[in-house]
Order: sequence, then C-alpha cells, then structure tokens
Amino acid sequence: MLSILRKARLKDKEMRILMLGLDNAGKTTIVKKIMQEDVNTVSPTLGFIIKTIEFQGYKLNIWDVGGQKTLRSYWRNYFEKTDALVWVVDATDRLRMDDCREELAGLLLEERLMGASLLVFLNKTDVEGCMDENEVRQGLRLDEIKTHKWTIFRCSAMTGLNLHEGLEWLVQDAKDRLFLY
Ligand SMILES: Nc1nc2c(ncn2[C@@H]2O[C@H](COP(=O)(O)OP(=O)(O)OP(=O)(O)O)[C@@H](O)[C@H]2O)c(=O)[nH]1
Ligand SMILES: [Mg+2]
Repeated sequence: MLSILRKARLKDKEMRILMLGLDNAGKTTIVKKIMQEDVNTVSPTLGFIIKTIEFQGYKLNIWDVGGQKTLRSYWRNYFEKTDALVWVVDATDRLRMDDCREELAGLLLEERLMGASLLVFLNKTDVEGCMDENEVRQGLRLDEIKTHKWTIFRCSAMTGLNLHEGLEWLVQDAKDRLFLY
C-alpha cells in the first residue's frame, strides 16, 4: 500500500527528501547552496525547514531537520512519506564517527524509512586533511547495508561540489523505481 502511494507521488514527479545528520554536518548550508542563497549566514537548526526546488522536472521537497543530540528524538516525526534519505556527514569530524554510524544504523531500522534510498553526502571536503570516501564508507560500514539502495558522494556546501550530482542520483533513482514495482 505504502509503495503504491509512493509510486503515485513519483509519477507526479514529486519527491520528499529527508535530510538528516549530526549537528554541524552542514545540512542547512547544503540546502542554502542548492537554493543559491547566501551560505555565510547559517545558524544551528532548532526545528526544521522545508525547501522546495524544481530539479530536472521533479519537485523536490527537502526537509532539513536539526541534528543536535537533544533534537534527535524528534527525527521520527519526519519519517512519514520519505522517498529518500540524505545523510550528511562532516568530513572533518573524525571524533564523532561512531556516533554518526550509530545514528544512521538506527534510522535504517525504521520501518517507515524502509523504501527510501540513501544518499550519503560527505560534506566539507573543501577542508584540507578531511576524511575521504573510503574512510567514511568503512567508518559507517556502508558496505554492510543491504536494506536500502545507497551511494556516497563527497561534496562541499561551500564550493557546491557534487551537490547537483547528488540530487541527480536521487531523481534517477526515483525514475528507476517507477519501473521496478
Ligand atoms: N568548510 C566548510 N564548512 C562548511 C561546509 N558546510 C557547512 N559548513 C560550516 O559548518 C557549520 C555548520 O553548518 P550547518 O549547515 O548549520 O550545519 P547543520 O548540519 O545544518 O547543523 P544543525 O542544524 O545543528 O543540525 C557552519 O559554520 C557552516 O559554515 C562546507 O562544505 N565546507
Ligand atoms: Mg541546520
């Protein structure tokens, strides 16, 4: 039933994208960059922000939710109807890799996120000495994920590197799914 509803929405070329990750990962900055807004005026998100963009004929509703530890228990309020999960990782934050992996693992167990594809954005890769894809792939144990279709893109909300490529993957994934079930 859920998959039928999801498919109907995808047919209408509309997607609901849930953007999560630890605080300070750069979620809001990524959304701002995509919207071509000023990226130098972000502050921590205390609730959530929804932004809608037209991308390659699709209407993408992006839900950007605050990631501070005290706010994470509210994440579950946003799971419903999610087509894709964007997990944003701070490539300079080696110290919180375990925290990052555990939070992601928890999300992947959520029944309401079962049909969602997973895009991991490895953000802040403009910073020298940051982690690369392989390090994070291992750190998050991405290769063990069998329940969700996933990919990882290194990106930068500052330079805009790979942000469009990431969205492109999401839209292509939505198109593929129209033929799948
Ligand atoms: N160098 C660099 N800094 C970044 C990048 N993206 C975000 N930042 C910085 O990281 C900090 C946190 O960015 P936010 O976008 O507020 O992070 P967030 O994930 O939305 O944080 P919460 O709302 O608390 O969950 C800010 O100081 C940004 O300027 C990036 O790609 N490169
Ligand atoms: Mg934010």
